[in-house]
Amino acid sequence: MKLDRFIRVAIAVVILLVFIVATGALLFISEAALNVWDRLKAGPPVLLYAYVGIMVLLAVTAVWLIWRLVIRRKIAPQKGFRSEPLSQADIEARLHEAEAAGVDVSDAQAELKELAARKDTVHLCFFGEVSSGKSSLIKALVPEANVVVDVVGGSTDDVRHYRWRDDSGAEILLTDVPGTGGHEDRLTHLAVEEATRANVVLYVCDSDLTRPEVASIRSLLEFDKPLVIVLNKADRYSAEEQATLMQTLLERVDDIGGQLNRDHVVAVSAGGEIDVIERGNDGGETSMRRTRPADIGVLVVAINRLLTEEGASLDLRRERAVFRMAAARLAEAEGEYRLQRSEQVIRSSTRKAIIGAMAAISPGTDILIQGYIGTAMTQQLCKLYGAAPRDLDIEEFLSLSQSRVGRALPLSLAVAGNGLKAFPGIGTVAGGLVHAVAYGLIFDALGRSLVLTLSRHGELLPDVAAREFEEGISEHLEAGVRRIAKMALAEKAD
Ligand SMILES: Nc1nc2c(ncn2[C@@H]2O[C@H](COP(=O)(O)OP(=O)(O)OP(=O)(O)O)[C@@H](O)[C@H]2O)c(=O)[nH]1
Ligand SMILES: [Mg+2]
Repeated sequence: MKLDRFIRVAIAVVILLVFIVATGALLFISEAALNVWDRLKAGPPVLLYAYVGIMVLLAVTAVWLIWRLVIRRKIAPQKGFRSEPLSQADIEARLHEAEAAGVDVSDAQAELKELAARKDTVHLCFFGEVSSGKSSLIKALVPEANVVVDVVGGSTDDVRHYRWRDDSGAEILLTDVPGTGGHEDRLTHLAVEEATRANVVLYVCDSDLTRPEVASIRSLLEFDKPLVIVLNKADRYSAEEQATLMQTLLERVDDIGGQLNRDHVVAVSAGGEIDVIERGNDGGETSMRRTRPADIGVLVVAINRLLTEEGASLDLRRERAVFRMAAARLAEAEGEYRLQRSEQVIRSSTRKAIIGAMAAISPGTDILIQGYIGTAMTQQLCKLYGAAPRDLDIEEFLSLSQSRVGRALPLSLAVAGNGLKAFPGIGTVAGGLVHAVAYGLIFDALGRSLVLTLSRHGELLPDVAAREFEEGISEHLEAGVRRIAKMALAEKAD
């Protein structure tokens, strides 16, 4: 109790003292400032202007220094993940920028070219799981075309276009794509890309939707694709079963947030082929392949209605979907470019570290990663990943990592020594060389763990990156030892 009272009194005294000192300081500063001001006013105006100019310069410098050192520069969010749609100008500007930086933008550019080539034609893509009857539906719509249909799933292994005319007489292209969910991921990928390039997707299924089918429809809706859900093989169901299934399909789409009109879900029969056994007059049986009659009238009506309803918006919606796809392609290419470039940066920093270590007079000096090479490598890698850390963050990261180097040093020396022994003919491994390899290994591990953190978080988080360095170091040391020992031997030979 007594102690508590004592502390309260002590705090009160401290507050009083602070108050007295602050008041004194304020009075002193005000007096000095007013004094200076009066003198300046009395003096020649040039002096006043020069004085004010210097004060402003000092203030600006202080603010700039604080900004550089303390304020974290926020990275621009990755444009590909914005929710608002990309415009042609946006995507072209990004392509331009990436190309100038050395990224291979050919895939993304090819998508834009293809979009331009399709500008005046409406594309309807028949899309769905393998063997749902996509090719059969196209065959029913364009009987004269040579469409391949097979009982065996995966019969369509490429993208094909067929000409068809709608009610208004306009030429429409029907696209047949491989079925999704087959053995080859490549074919699913091909189909998804082609669906993105189409104006309308006719989603073909032959029963209630499976989980992968629901996922497919969800992603088509995310790409804002106008959809018609086609329940094919309706001949296998009674009228009541068909009605129940169509209701279920509507509800499934509703559940994933899609807004589909009732008339955008149709039940049809593409026909397909059946094997029939016929008994002849002589009592013998012969097997024959017959074409089942098609019943696709409601599909034709639904397509025509959708084309009339959507009209002008079809092109705009396709454009947006393709821009998104092109942006995704660009992001992939950028990722690859970053990996390649970061490899170069790490290599060149590691080489410099090795050269530095070999030139050191006493090979026993501690491994210092906080020097010029460490800072330059961190800066370059951050720049590559679009991160703009404060200088303080870089320093903090390097100093946190440096404190972990002490523990990792015996291990990296051992790994370096072992690694060098694997090279025949170098005789007794000199201490200096081992030390240089260990030094290189640590730089290599530092660079790799930094790349990992940057690609995950998009910015330099000093403690996270340093932890990553500590946790991954032994793995990185083992993985890099041959490469870095070779590098050191090459430097030694030069
Ligand atoms: N009962 C019935 N079978 C059908 C119907 N339409 C197609 N089929 C059969 O379903 C099988 C697959 O037909 P395809 O048209 O090749 O199916 P697909 O979706 O193009 O298949 P993939 O290209 O392999 O993805 C064939 O055996 C067809 O005869 C239909 O309306 N009713
Ligand atoms: Mg097919």
